[in-house]
Amino acid sequence: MSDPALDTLASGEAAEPQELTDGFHLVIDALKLNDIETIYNVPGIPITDLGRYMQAEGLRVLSFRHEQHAGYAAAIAGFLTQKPGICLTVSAPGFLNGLTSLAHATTNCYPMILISGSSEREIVDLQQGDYEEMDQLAIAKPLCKAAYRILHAEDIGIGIARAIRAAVSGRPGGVYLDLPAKLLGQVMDAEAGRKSLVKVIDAAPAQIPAPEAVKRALEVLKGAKKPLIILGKGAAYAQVDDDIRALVEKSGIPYLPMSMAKGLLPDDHPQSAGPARSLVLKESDVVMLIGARLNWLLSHGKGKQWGTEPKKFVQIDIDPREMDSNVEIAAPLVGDIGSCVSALVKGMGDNWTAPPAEWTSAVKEKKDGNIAKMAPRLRNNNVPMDFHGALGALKDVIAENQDVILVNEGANTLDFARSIIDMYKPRKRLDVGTWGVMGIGMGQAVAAAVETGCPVLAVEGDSAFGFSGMEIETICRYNLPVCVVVFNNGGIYRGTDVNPSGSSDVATTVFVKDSRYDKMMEAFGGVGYYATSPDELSRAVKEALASGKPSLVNAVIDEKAGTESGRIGNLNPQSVVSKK
Ligand code: ADP
Ligand code: TPW
Ligand code: MG
Repeated sequence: MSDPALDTLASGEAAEPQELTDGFHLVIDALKLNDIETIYNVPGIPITDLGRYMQAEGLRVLSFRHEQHAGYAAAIAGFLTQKPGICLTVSAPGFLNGLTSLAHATTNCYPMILISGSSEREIVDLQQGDYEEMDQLAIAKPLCKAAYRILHAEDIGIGIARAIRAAVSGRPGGVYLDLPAKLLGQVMDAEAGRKSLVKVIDAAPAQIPAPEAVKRALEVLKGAKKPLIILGKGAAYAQVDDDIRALVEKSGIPYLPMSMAKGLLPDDHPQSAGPARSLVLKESDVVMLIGARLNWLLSHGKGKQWGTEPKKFVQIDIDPREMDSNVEIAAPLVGDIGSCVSALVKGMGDNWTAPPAEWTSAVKEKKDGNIAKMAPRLRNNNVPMDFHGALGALKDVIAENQDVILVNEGANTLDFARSIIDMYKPRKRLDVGTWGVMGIGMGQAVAAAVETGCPVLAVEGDSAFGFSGMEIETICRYNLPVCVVVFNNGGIYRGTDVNPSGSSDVATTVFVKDSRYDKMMEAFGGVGYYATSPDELSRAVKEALASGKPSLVNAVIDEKAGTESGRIGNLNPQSVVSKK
């Protein structure tokens, strides 16, 4: 057999230099081919050069101080864009630091890919003690939707295509992609490499609901005397805002937004039942869930919160297994929210009857009463501030700056902000999600600013802020328009607990008194503010948002103002031995 290259040499002609590529560049080309633009990472062996080459090839690579926050950034980027957010980490410890956010993405149905470098397979599998040795693939598997490892450069195209499709199709979630160090250095012919890449076509295909399922859902809705729609963050994720608005308005049904679905329709919409939440959960007879699960956040669809009125549920979800997860679903509507909602609107026709006025006016009466009751509390100018005074000020700031993205975590700081601050546009409220996890703050703030270009206001409990506080350096480094407000009540829930033993250690929930978080921001070149009254807080936040500069407002909150676990204290187990 003749070798053409040797033949050429033998004939005396100069050989065409073969164009080569390698694993590093194939990974980059595969991501770019699939419209991935931003990578959230922490560098180190074996992916330092991958980050450098990515930057050189035009990807935006944002480095964090800890992988968990790069991961939370990637996860929320997925929620905001419907493209998988990419988090890139080193092996074992970096991978493990990123894993919390991968599990969080999976739990919250956000599309994300955690790409981690890993050590030599041969050494890891024989457990011979490689640098950062760990069987990462096995560890990731139970915490994500899918986990893949690529061993050969020619499989990079397929591997990345599989990861993208797994992350965004059906119910979105986290995907782990394991890239052994050796893979990145593998060399192959550049043309063969180009041909091996895969552009994912229709990554999240529409899933059309069955016509009989649509009919069944409409029948159940028609029979309702006291119907309610609950919008969840799946509805926000779906980006079919006009269809959802059309359904709500055409049906005339009161709706309740879950936390991250706030703003899908503006919170001041006449059909919003947010301020009458207790009443509508108790009294409704038919409840239609759109992209919301009947998990703990909705008391599993049963019990005291849901009252004694028998309920029928209609549920729209892309995952068929979500149906009957907690209670019987009378009309399951399986499909993507866009297709399901538009099929319902079409099926309602032109003669849809609005719910009985008795119901809608009862909801309105309750709502107006609750709003009126709350109003004076939100206008108090107490020093030190309580949660209502401080959040009343921020409520007005958001009303005047409706494009601002609100990031929110803490206990009291979260629960009060969720109900007090109205949102006016879709996907403007980002928070702790399904787990109620502390630590999402600065990662989400970075990604929200980067992915949308909008200003970000992060309203943070002082404990919550501490989980990701070092990332304010990241915010300053990339000069992002993020204003962080730390609700400084000197502790977790409150700052007043006392160590029951009488020792000089403070109580478990208490921090250093009068901490100056504003000075942390100044340390990195951002702007620090110190606010002791709602008026000062309002002025500081308005100035910070107008300036677009990284800034942090230390908002001094009365250390006695909060309650244990915010509004979910009932979930704490009780001891039979009384507290001292
Ligand atoms: P919330 O916490 O706001 O109540 P959940 O996270 O519990 O919301 O529920 C979101 C639901 O939305 C999940 O069950 C998920 O399967 C579903 N979902 C996400 N995207 C879509 C989509 N495009 N179409 C249909 N369902 C979706
Ligand atoms: C990863 C448990 C829930 S809320 C909270 C903790 C530690 C902090 C509350 O204090 P904060 O808010 O932020 O000062 P405030 O306004 O009430 O004073 N670890 C993780 N997630 C959770 N949820 C916890 C611990 C927790
Ligand atoms: Mg606190």
